[in-house]
Amino acid sequence: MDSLTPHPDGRTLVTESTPRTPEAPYTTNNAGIPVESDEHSLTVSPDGPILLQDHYLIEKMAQFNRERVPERVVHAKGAGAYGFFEVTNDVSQFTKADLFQPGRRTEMLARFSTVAGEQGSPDTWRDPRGFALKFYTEHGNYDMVGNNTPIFFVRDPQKFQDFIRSQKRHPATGLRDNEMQWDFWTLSPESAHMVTWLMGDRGIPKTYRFMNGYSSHTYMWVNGGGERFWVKYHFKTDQGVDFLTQADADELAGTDGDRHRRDLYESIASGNAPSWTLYMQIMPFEDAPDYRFNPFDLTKVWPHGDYPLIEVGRMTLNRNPEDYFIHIEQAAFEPSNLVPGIGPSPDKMLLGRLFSYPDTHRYRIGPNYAQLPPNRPHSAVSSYAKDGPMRYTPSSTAVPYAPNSFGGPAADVSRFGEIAGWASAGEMVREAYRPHREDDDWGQAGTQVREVLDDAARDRLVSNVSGHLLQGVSRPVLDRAFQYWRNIDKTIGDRIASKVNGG
Ligand code: HDE
Repeated sequence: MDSLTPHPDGRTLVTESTPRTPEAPYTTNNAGIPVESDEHSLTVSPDGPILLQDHYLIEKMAQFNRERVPERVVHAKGAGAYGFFEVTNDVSQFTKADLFQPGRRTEMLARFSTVAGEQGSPDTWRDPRGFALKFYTEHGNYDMVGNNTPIFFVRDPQKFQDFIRSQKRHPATGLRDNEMQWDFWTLSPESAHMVTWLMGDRGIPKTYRFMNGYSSHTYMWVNGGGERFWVKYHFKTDQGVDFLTQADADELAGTDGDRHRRDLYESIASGNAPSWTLYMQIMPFEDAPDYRFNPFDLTKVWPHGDYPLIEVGRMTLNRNPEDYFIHIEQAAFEPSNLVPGIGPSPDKMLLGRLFSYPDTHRYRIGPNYAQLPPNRPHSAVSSYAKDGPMRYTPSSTAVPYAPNSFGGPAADVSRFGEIAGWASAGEMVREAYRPHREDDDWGQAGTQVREVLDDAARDRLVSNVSGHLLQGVSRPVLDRAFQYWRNIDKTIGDRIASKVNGG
């Protein structure tokens, strides 16, 4: 249709400028009612006042004002894709979990993210990266919600909220504040191992495809005979680990803030599906009490010489979401989604997370979030949940209570077996973990600096830390930071102090 219809008095009268093609759908409102115009409000004469009865105009404006759901309080900026996990090695002696059985292929969703930045922040800020996985197994959704680091900054959930606030914006200035970060870190020595990771090359992955993912926590696996094992997950990128230097990252933050989201989307769209190979560290249940490190302390790794990596399978991401908001912004990952054969561990951080994630989903996307497309299980749901806002799948039972005599669902412990738990006893206290014989806050960080990094990586670490300290960190925090790094490694600490003091 011609978009410019001449007016009788010679003026050009723009009518509908959307070019109509025969097969295009016609515009409707949200109730499916065809609308008269995509462009013009309903008025009295072309120059007259808008009429309140212009329901379509009001619907468009009201819908627009309600398009935002609260962003994630952490991990707000991210990217995600669908794919599948396929088992490549028989680990059924360690777990009866359906998705890890020989020959299994399980559909999945992954979301990668930064931590401290808001939704519009650059992908290339120095930050840990979220590595959140949802497996649509035969026995419900299994969520492994990890990071690209095998450890974390703190070991008690009591300090998590405070830690995050030190990484975000100063309440007075509204600006991110390096002094807050180093103030918290230097007063929390348990952070040393993770800060060493963060300020090194792993702190800015080249893109999401070039980073590993880790459970970080220790979890429990239970096999078909009820035997329990402690385990840690290592998803090693098949693309190879690669990173951005601080300078490259800073430049990209200005020129292409969505670089990591773009890279994931475009690589999948072009058929270049990224993949990761899953390896596990598996500790016999009875090893835990006497292990040299506390195996449940999230600031510690298990040296691979103690518990070598065992291959399990491969995850491949090969399908982009057709709608980012529906499938990625509304994706709800929760460490409490633990399927039969997998359980938690005494890791206090993990136990805190089991509450926090469902809580944040109920707040962010409503109590029926599990019915949204990315969160809906692929297996049957026969729970007694009912009603609540936005509920749209019927309850799976004739009567909404158990026990009942009308064929409603009944729990069947014989099918899924015992609780994946452990014995515990003692007085109620508020205390740190009892230390294992090699537990301390500096040792594993120092091992990383001296034995894992090479000279070039150590040089970059010194440069990254010095550069960060030179942006607004003053005494006494600065002197504590020098001592923090000397506790990790004297030479590195001296180099950082010398560089910052202008030596
Ligand atoms: Fe999170 N974390 N977290 N976290 N976390 C959230 O849940 C929390 C921790 C991680 O792509 C929140 O859905 C607590 C460790 C990822 O949607 C929130 C503690 C690890 C994501 C939350 C931790 C993670 C989150 C905010 C300390 C790696 C993004 C939005 C006890 C092992 C998931 C949300 C996605 C998101 C709580 C620490 C990973 C607030 C209480 C350790 C990958 O519930």
